[in-house]
Amino acid sequence: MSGMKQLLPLALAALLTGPAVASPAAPEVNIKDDAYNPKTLTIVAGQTVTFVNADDDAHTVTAIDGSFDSRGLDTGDVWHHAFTKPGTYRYFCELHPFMKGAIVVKAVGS
Ligand SMILES: [Cu+2]
Repeated sequence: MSGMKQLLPLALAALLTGPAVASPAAPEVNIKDDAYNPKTLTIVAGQTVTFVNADDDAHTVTAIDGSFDSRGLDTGDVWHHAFTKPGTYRYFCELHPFMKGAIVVKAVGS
């Protein structure tokens, strides 16, 4: 292994580009065609996710662990939920249990 000479450019690149941005300023999940888009959304703790039902059918955003539940969202309905603790929050649609999504919440600064 030739070691440091190869690692140095990578370390410099990491310094120049800084930490990866986990998500846009206003994280959003769009519901369309019986699916959550994106299916997995990564945010930072403290951010609020906006769920928009852009489908022609009613859906819910229901945590598998029961920690949140949008209840029924009709076409055009918008629902917000703030995620304060890091973790992976899996959810599904109570009306169409095959619909699944996840919010990955990173610690601030991680
Ligand atoms: Cu649904």
